Amino acid sequence: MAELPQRRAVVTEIPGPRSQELMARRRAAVPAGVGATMPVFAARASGGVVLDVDGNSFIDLGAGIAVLNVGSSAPLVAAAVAEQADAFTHTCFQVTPYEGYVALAEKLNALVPGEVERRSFFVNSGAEAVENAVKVARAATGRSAVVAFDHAFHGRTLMGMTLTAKASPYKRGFGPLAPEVYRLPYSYPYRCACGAPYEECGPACAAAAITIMDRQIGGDRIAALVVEPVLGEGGVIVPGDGFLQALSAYCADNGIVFVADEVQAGFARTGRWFSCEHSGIVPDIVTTAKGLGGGLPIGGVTGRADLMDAVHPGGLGSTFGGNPVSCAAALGAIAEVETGDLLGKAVRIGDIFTSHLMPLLQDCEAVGDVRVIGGMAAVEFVSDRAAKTPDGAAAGRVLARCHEEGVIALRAGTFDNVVRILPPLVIGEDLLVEGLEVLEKAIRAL
Ligand code: PLZ
Repeated sequence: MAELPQRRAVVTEIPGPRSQELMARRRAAVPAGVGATMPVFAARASGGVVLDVDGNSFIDLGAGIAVLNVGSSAPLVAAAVAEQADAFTHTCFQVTPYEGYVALAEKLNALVPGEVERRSFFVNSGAEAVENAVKVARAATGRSAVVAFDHAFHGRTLMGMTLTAKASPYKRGFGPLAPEVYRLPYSYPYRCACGAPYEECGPACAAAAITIMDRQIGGDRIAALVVEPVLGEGGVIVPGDGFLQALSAYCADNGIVFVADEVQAGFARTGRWFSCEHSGIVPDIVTTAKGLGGGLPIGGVTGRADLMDAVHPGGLGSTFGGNPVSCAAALGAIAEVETGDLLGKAVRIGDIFTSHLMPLLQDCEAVGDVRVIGGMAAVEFVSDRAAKTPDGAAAGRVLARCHEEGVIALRAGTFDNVVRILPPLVIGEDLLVEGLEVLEKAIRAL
C-alpha cells in the first residue's frame, strides 16, 4: 500500500465539485438521520491524512472517531486481512471455529489489567459489546438493575442508547427505552455535579453516586455498573482522582459487576492499553471495539472467567461476531501497537497537545477548559467564563474553520460545546503540529 504524501493541501473550495455531486446523491439515497461531520467524500487515507475525491488532503485529527489508532491500512493489518481473505472470509465461529478468534481472545485476556483468569468473546460493534456485557452481568448475578453515568455514551442499540445520557440526538423519538437503568453523577471536575472544587470532585461525585446506589436502587439489586473510565463522546472528561477507585470498591463489596467501557478510550488511545489503568482499578468486564479492529468492525467482551462462564452454552454469539478477517485485523493492530511503540507515541502526542492547547486557557476568553490524556484532547467553549455558559456555536465555528482549512476535528459534549481531537497515533509530529496550529488559529479568531 503506497503511503500518501503526509501533508495538508486544500486545492478546491471545500466541498469540491466531486464531493458536492456525491453529497447530492447521498441526500437522495441515504436518510438524513445518519449524521455527516465532514462535507467531503474520502478517496484514500494513510498515516495522518485523508485524501478526498477532489484531491484535497486533510490532516486527520479524528481517526474515524478513535478507530484508526494504528492508522488506516496499517501494514500489519492490511497484510493480515489480505492473507485471511484469501484463506476464508467466514464460517461463523459457533459453527466451525478458527484459530484467529481464540488467539485474539488469549491476547485480550492477557492485556486487560489484573491478575485474574479471563475469557473473551467477540461481536460486531461497541454497542453490541456493551449489550453483551450487561447480559453476562445479569446472568452471572441474577440481578436486573444497571447503573450508568451522566454524559455517558454506550451506543445506539436499545440498551446502548438507554445507557447513553444525552437525549438528543440519541434517544429522541426512539422510546420506550429499556427498563431498570439508573443514572449516577460522573466526576466532571470542570462542572462538578456536586459543586465541589476541581480537586475534590472525584470523591464528592463518587460519594453521591454510592448514596444513590445504596439508598435508592439497593446495592444488592444492581447487576452491573457501566462506566467509561474516560468519557469520549461526553467531551474527553477525565474523572477526578478517587472517583473510579471508590466506585470499584463499592462494586466489589456489593457483588456488582464493574464494566469498563473502553470502546473509545481503550486500545492505546490514552497512552495505556486501557484507560482504566490510569486509576489502577481492575474491572470485572472490559468492552472494546473501535481501535481493536485496526479499521475493521469488531467488538470484544473480556471478563472474569467465573462471570463469563456463568452464561449457558448458546446464550452468547452472533453470526458475524469475531469474523475471521476482523480477528486477523485485530491481531495485526495489536502487533502494530507493540512494534510501533504506540503507547509511547500516545504519551508524546499528549505532550504536544498540552504545549499547544494549554496556552489557550490563558489567552482566549471563549475557552473554559482544556483536557488532555495521551492521544485524546478536548477544548470546551463557554460564552461566559465565570458562569461557564456552554457555547456550542463557538465550537461549531471552530470546527467549520478547521474543516475548510483542511483539518478533520470532531465535536463532543453534552452541551455540544467541545471540540475533540484524537489523531491516528502514527501521525507524524510535524503534521500534528500543523493541524494544531490550524485549530489554534481558528480558536484565536473567535
Ligand atoms: N461505547 C464509549 O464511544 C461509540 C459513536 C458514533 P459502536 N462512539 C462513537 C456515533 O455517532 O454513533 C461508542 C463509545 C463508547 C460504545 C460506543 C458504541 O460503539 O461501535 O459505534 O456501536
